[in-house]
Amino acid sequence: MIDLRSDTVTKPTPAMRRAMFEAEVGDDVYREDPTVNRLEERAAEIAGKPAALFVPTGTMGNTIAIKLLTEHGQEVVCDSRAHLLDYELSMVAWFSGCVVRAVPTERGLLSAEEVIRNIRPVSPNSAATGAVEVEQTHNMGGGTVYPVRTLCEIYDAAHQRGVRVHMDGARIFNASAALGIPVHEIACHADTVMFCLSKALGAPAGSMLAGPADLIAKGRLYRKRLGGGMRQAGILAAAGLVALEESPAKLGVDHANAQFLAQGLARIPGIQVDPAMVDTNIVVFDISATGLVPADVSAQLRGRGVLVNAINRRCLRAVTHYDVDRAQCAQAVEAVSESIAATMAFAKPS
Ligand code: TLP
Repeated sequence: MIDLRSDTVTKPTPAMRRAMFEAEVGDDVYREDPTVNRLEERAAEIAGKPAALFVPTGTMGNTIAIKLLTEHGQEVVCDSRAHLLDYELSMVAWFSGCVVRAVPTERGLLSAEEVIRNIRPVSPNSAATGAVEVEQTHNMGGGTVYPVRTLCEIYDAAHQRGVRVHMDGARIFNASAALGIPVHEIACHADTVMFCLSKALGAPAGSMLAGPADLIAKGRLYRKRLGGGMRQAGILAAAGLVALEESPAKLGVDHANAQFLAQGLARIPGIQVDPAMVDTNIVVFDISATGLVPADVSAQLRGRGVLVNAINRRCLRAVTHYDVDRAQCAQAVEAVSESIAATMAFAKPS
């Protein structure tokens, strides 16, 4: 199978497995796991923040961050296709007691003007804005990358209005590779930043939440509340440390493969995707002009050995990562072309 459903499907590398086998461990709830402690220090350093917390998932990292930045009954401003809104089971409401003020955008990226327009004035009728959330890269926007200047403007605009910013940087290393700047130069435009070890970086599990020491100390208690006190988690942290040191340098290959994939898909009649808009490792392509249903095409492709997810009624999403190479991307383009032709022939009334 050529698995382009997500970069979450990456398997740990031999170096990660070795590090896991050899990891020194202790009980992390007592803060006695030396490998987790090392990972948290290293992640804080990379993000340019005073402290960091190892969490089992990106969802838990985002959930804790929003809880830290908001009070019950406030609003969170974010783009209307944010992962936080569409894929995290309303944790913003469930855990933090907030509602999302969703801003529709072209490619998932907010502007400072939009943020300003959506931060609500305190009045007898409106709930105060507790936080602004930005997603870097933006998943459903097609792996799009915020220019640093925009992040800086959003951060300043929010802070001038007494509102803090959380960055869902699940794929911040992809943004860093695409922009050619270190992660801390992106993360400095947010109060808290979450990034995943388990996506393009390839670790088997885990994400980091970085920010000010007092917030991270409080976040540690929320992590425990949510059931994220993982005890001898050094086994996982060891893989995370390898992921942080070895994987970022490989991301350019994934981006080049995504570009290759986008160019191939763009040549298939009925598929709409602009390769110039593919910034990183995610290719969202629109098949609505074929008249076909993405879920049907996804099922067809499975039969041809290619896994690609349908993400809505018009589009499919292909994500490149280190477990797919250029030749497999070429095969995937071929399979999509054949699948669309076959599904159209099948769908045609006789
Ligand atoms: N994204 C997954 C799915 O949930 C859609 C994927 O396959 O892309 N923020 C962003 C931007 C994400 O893309 C994801 C996962 C998360 C947060 C949540 O991370 P996990 O899965 O570790 O909870």
